[in-house]
Amino acid sequence: MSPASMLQEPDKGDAQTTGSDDLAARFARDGFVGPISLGLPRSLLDRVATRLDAMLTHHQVHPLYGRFSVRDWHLLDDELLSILTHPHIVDSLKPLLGPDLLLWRSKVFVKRPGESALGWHQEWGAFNGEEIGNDRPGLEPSTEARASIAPWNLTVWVSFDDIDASMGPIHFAAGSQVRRFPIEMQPIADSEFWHDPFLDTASARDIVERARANAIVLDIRTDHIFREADAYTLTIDEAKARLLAGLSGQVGAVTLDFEAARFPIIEMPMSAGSCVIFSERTMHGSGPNASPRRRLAVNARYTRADTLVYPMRLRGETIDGSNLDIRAHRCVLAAGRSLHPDNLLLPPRD
Ligand SMILES: O=C(O)CCC(=O)C(=O)O
Ligand SMILES: [Fe+2]
Repeated sequence: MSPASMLQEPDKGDAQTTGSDDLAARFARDGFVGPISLGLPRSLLDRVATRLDAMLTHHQVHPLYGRFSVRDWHLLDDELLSILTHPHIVDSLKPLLGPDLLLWRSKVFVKRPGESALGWHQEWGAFNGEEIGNDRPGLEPSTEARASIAPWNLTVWVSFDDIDASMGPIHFAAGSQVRRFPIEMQPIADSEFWHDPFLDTASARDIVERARANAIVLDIRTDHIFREADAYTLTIDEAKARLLAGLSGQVGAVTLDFEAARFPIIEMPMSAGSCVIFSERTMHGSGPNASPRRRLAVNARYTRADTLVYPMRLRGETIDGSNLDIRAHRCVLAAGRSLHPDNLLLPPRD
């Protein structure tokens, strides 16, 4: 942490007790607001967390995407959907993003004990997958949204565990949302997003199975690396070397010119069932998990309902910037009206 680091006192109030003018003013200044307590029963959080943990542990094939993926489990898990569209979240988003809202993406972020930091980064563009060298926009904002200085996409990050300062809480550089910092593509093992792929692989078999399931390096396809039938005869060191060699052409983003010490750095420990709302243009990341406990969170990306989600679909292209086949993807109308005729929506739940 930089000398400018400080710990933010969790909000004493929640979205209901915080005036929306105050929320909007803090958001405009800092680029984030939180933590906001959602007041959810622990039993609900634990049920969802248990299902997500099992999905992660068993590298479950995502029924919508045909392979392992940490994305969009809210489309299959109604309890997760109910959390990510909780009235406190939606009511807090409206003054920032407008009355018509689509939840279009979610992503599970687990930090197991010993897992490393996530480097400082911004998601500045249209979710093209530029951080792994792709350029396939996930969003096409309306002309009106583009002309406005207001954001057209925001992220809500919800904790499912009590996250203390030792567990790699999410952190923000307050006020950094006004400037886009350049990125440079480097070998993926040097990028902001790199995590030790061998942290919880105990054998060559683990490595081969996870690589074949595309469950060893987030968003990166590795199913081609161990095609040979004799892959299971490799030693663990041979399997590690083979995986790293197979990734040698893969690039990842490194943030340039960003000096954390020039900003107030806000670390955000929070209790399970709290969230932070932030503009992905605000520089953010998280420290390592130095505790023996799991740190589980899910983020939800919300956009204005006049945004076209996955514009590439209209050209018959279905692989998104994270290398996922999004033919079965749907948006969730979380508030107001659907304003773009080409968006595909999840039918309303009872
Ligand atoms: O969970 C984290 O550590 C970071 C999450 C993040 O980068 C995001 O939600 O965009
Ligand atoms: Fe991020």
